[in-house]
Amino acid sequence: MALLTALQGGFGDAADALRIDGRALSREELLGAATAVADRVAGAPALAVLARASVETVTAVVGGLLAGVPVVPVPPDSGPKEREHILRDSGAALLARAVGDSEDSGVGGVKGLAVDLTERSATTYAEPAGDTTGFVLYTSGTTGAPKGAVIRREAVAADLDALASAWQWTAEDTLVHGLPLFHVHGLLLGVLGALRTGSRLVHTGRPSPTGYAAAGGSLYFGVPTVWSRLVADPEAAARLASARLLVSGSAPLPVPVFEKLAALTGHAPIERYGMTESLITVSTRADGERRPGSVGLPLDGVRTRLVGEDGAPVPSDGESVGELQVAGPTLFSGYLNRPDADAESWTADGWFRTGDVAVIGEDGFHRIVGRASVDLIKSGGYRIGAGEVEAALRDHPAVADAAVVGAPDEDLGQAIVAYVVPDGPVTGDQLTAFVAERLSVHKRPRRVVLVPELPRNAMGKVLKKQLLAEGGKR
Ligand code: MCA
Ligand code: AMP
Repeated sequence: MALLTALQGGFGDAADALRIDGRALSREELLGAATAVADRVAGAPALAVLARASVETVTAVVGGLLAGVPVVPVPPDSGPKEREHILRDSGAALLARAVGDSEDSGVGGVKGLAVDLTERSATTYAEPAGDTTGFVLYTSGTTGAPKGAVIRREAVAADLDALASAWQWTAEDTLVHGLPLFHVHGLLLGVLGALRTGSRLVHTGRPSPTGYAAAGGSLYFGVPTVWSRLVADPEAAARLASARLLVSGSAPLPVPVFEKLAALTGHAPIERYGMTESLITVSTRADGERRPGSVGLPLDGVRTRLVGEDGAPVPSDGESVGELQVAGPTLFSGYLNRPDADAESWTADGWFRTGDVAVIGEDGFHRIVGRASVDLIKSGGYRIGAGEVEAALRDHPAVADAAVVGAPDEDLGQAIVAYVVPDGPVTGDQLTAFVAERLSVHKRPRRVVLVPELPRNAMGKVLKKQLLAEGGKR
C-alpha cells in the first residue's frame, strides 16, 4: 500500500487541501509538482531538503518519497557547522529548496535543486518496499554532532495508522499546526499524517495564538510552549472550542496548562509521547480518559517496559520509576554511521532505551517523570544536546571553558543557560550570536553567565546539578 494513501488514492480534491503560511495547493497540484521532483531525483542516494515551512518543502519531501529516495530535512536556520555535518554524514547528493531561494548548500558535491511548483509530471512510480529508508532525521545526543536516525517507510505508516486509530483521525478532519517541518512532530505527523488520512492541512506559519484561533480546524497539534502561549490569550483559546481534538506532545505539558486549556476550550488535551527514534509510541485516546500529567497507553503494536539501573524489571505499580524501553513496528532502524551509538541504545533483546524515566500505573497509564541525563535539553519542544552547544562555545577564541544546562522555564519548559569561563573580553550577547550562527538558532543560550571557574567534582566532571540549583540566582 502507498505510504501517502490519500495523496495517491484519489480522495476528494479541495483547491486548498494543503495551505501553508497562506499559500494553497490541491492534492492534484501537489502530486503533479512532486512527481516532477521525483523525476529529477530518482536514483539519488539521498535528497536533502531545506525545510522552511513552505509548500515547496512539502513538494520536495513528497517527491523524494515517490521516487524512493531517502529524505533528509535540513533545519533552515542551521549554521554552516550543523548543515555541513548533516549533508556530509547523510551522503545527500542534492539539496532541494524553493525556486528563487538562492541559498547554496555550501558543501562541495551537493547540488542545489530548485523546486518549481508550476512543473508537472505524470510518471508513475512503483511503491518502494516498506523496509526502504523514508527519512534520515538528525537529532541531538548528549554530546557531539546530531545523529541521523534512519526511519523506514513502514515505521511511518505504522505510526500514522496507530495515531489515526487512537485519535479517530479521518479525512473529515482539518489539521492545524505551525510547527517546523524538519522533525517528526511537524513533518511526519503534521504533513504526512494529512496526506495519509486525507485530512486538510492548514499550517499557520509561526504557531501564534491568533493564527491557531483563525484557522478553524478540527484537529490541532502543538508543543507545550504553543499551548501555554494560547492559554495566556483567553479570547484566542475560546475560539478553539469548535475543534474536535487538541493534541500536545514533544515535551511535558504542565498540569496548569492542561487545566486552563480544558477550561477555556472545553477540550481536555490529548497527550502523546515519542521520540525521533521511535516515532510516537504512547498516547491518550480520543474515546478514553485524558489524565493531566499522563501520556496514556501504548499505541497499537507498541510494547513498553520499565527497567531499573541494575537492569532488573520495574513493576507497573504507579509508583516505581525506571527507564522506559520501547519495541514495535514504529522503531527506527539505527543511527547512520554510528555503530557506537547503536550499541548504547539497543538492549540485547531488541528494545530501544529511550533515556526517559517513567512510571507505569496498574491501569497501564504512562507518566514521564524526566530524562535520565541532564545533558539532553528540551526547549520549546526542541531536543538540544548540551555537549554540542558547549563545543560551539569553546570554538570562540575568548572562551576557556563552558558548561550548558537546561534551566526550568515557564515558556519554553527548559531554557538553555551557558556558564562560560572567559579567556578575554566577550559579552553574553556575542556568545549567543556566535552559537546561533554556527548551529541552529533554537540552540542558542537564552542566558550566558560569565564565571571565573566551573564547579567540578574530584574526577574533574562539571557539577551540572549544582549549576542548576544555583541557576536562578547567579
Ligand atoms: C532570536 N532570533 C535570533 C537570535 N535571537 N536569530 C539569530 N540570532 C539570535 N541570537 C530570532 C529567530 O531567528 C526567530 O526569528 C526569532 O528570533 C524567534 O526564535 P525563537 O526564540 O527560537 O522562537 P520562539 O518564539 O521561542 O519559539 C517557540 C516555538 C518554537 C515556536 C514554540 O520553540 C518551536 O517551533 N518549537 C517546536 C519544536 C518542535 O517541533 N519539536 C518537535 C521535535 P524568525 O521569526 O525570523 O524565525 S519532534 C519530537 O519531539 C517528537 C518525536 C515528539 O514527541 O513530537
Ligand atoms: P525528539 O527526539 O526531539 O522527539 O525528543 C524526544 C524526547 O522528547 C523524549 O525522549 C522525551 O524526553 C520528550 N517528550 C516527547 N513527548 C513528551 C511528552 N508528551 N511528555 C514528556 N516528554 C516528552
